[in-house]
Amino acid sequence: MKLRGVSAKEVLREIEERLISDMSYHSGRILGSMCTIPHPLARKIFSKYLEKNLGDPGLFPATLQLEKEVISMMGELLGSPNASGIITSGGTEANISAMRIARNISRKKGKKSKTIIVPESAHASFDKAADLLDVKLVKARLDEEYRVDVDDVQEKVTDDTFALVGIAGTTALGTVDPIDALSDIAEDKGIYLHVDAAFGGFVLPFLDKAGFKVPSFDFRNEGVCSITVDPHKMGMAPIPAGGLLLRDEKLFIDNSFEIPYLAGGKNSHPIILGTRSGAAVIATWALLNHLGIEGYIRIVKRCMKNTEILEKGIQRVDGLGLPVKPTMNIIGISSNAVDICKLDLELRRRGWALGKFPEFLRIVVMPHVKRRHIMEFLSELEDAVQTLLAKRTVTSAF
Ligand code: 0PR
Repeated sequence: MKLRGVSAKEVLREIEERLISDMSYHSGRILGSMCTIPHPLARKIFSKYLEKNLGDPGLFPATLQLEKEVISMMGELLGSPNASGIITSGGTEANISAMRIARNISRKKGKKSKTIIVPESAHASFDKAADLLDVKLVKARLDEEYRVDVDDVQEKVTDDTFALVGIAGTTALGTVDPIDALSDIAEDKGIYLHVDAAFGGFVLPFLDKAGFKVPSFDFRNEGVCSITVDPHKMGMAPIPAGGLLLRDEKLFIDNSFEIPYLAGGKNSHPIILGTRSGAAVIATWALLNHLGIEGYIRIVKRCMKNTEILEKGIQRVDGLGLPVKPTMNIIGISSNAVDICKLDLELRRRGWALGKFPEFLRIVVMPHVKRRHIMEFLSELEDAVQTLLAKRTVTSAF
């Protein structure tokens, strides 16, 4: 660190220069991210209220009230306007916090259960939760549609199981697990059911309202105890804005840590973070009110239209296919002709950043991915496959 600071102008100049190699969403080349450019209104509001700290909510009761309204609006979208909840740092914190609550409930009942059953497609945050909580994660098989195999879940449930997890919009392919069937199992066995709709929570309700066929995944399934839903993904909010909704407020109250000495007065923290961003909450409130249901429907429909164009384009490239038909704006690319790892490298060499899974590549058709980017990508994709096929022919000729 320098003894004497440099001028703000100089720092700004250096930062611009230093950040030049970062990728930008504006380029349209970030195809594998669940984040996007925050809505302009959210940016403005976020920077205006940076100092608001909901770790000490007594100092910011009005911001806390906006958070309550955000939770209520998201609860309404997810089938329970009376749900309680909190804005977290992201889906990871929401999932870990839900698993902690589930474990505590089971402990309170005097049980020593130590197992969570998740689908094989579960996000890494559940591995983190199991590690932090010192519990076991059992992974249930997927069916051919990449949804969790309910029979396998049923078989894996034992006395040691304290939580089940279903996913509404998987990280890899955006598929939706049969939450209704998981809910039946959870109710039948008295086990906590958490739904990870970190991505799908801001897509599925709007697809449903727009007339798409959407499986039931939210609180309308009686066994669902909590849902993760992240404004900083398809909600267009600035990072950090994840969300955890709980059907029963008591679960929150019983699992909070009391902080008695706060400047704003005694309060309780139900999640990992202490100091947390009030600006992200205010920005989310602004977006929900500004965009309204119609605004989000428009955004989601546009993403779905672009997904469809991409889907058709991929299918037209010889040697490429889709692992499964997209449920939402996430699409996989598989191949029987070229090595998927090599295809990923070739696309990266050309400046495209996709997600890479063992059997396929992943594109998340976020709002920053425009039609012109898709057309450009499709033509490069075809070219990349040709390049790899040509290399293979040359290699085998020797
Ligand atoms: N649940 C699901 C279903 C997710 O897909 C993710 C993140 C999480 C929970 C955790 O959310 P946070 O990252 O907010 O804690 N899914 C993305 C992924 O792993 C995160 C991401 C975002 C990755 C942007 C890359 C990227 O550029 O793919």
